[in-house]
Amino acid sequence: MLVRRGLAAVVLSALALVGGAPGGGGRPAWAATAERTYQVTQKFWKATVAGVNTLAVTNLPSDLIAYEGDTVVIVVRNESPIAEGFSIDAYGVHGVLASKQTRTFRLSGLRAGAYVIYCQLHPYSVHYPGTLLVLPRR
Ligand SMILES: [Cu+2]
Repeated sequence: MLVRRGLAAVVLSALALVGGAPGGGGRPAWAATAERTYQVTQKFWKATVAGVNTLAVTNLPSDLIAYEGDTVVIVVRNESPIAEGFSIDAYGVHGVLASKQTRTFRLSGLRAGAYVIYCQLHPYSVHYPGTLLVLPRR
């Protein structure tokens, strides 16, 4: 009986360690998910690629960071004089923005990993890709 009580105390202690924050909720503070909003601008400039005059475009900021489980809200503004794409394949995002258009993309339940953010309308040589980096919780 004494052994059983001791074992129960050990299990309860272990649960307290992983279960976390004083005051409850069952999740430690570091595991609290958050919603992060990024304002992304699709900037353009004149460029020469392989001897051809063209426009180059990049998203600023090009790299976004979040933690797994988070929600990110990405507000994208296209300042390019032509339509631009905004894609993140792993989250089913394949948006097209007309020139001067702003669109909002909401991704929830993020999974740890690095995901390419790119324009599906133009080649990488003139529309530089970025990354959505989702950090693991531990
Ligand atoms: Cu583009």
